[in-house]
Amino acid sequence: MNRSTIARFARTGAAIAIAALAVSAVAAPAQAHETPKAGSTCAMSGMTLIDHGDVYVCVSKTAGAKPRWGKGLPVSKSALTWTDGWIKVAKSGMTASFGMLKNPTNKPITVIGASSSVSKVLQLHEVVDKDGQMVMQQKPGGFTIPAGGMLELKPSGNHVMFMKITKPITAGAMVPVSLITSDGGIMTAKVMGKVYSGANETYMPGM
Ligand SMILES: [Cu+2]
Repeated sequence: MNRSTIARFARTGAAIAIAALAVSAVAAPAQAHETPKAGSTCAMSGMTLIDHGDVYVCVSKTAGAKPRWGKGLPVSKSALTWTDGWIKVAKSGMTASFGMLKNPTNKPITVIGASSSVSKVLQLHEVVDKDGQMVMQQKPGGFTIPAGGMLELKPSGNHVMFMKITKPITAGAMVPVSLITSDGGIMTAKVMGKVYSGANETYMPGM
């Protein structure tokens, strides 16, 4: 191998390594153009990205607070599972996904963010009673699944909110969603498009 062949080989090798990492890490969170600084403001709570093997989640710590980037968490594979996952069919705008999260470990797991290739921003929502009206809002601190326990995501309860889908979700479509945990764990599941007439709670942004 002459020098230029080696250089070309090295470049190709590096490209393959990066591609492999991107696939194994997660398809969903966007690749960063620059590393976000922990504590710096971000556009919208629920944004996520992966940069240099670290995952970042943009979140509002308190109701109405400016969303800020959390610190970079080294990406690992989460032991969490998501079974019977489904997503409400939608042509555009917002929609939500549901199912059963199970934690097979002996420590609690907290989900702090989510991402998907079909929506730039996903949020972790709860539904609360506000003066007699059921409204949804971001769940402070995210979803905690107890050690060896489960958490059901269901209409009128906790759910993963797709804030603005980039393409229609049709019945039977398998939509990839990744959940990000407080220790950098990532779990990717596919949720199935399903026609559903409920889960029409009003959204209260900034709550
Ligand atoms: Cu919601």
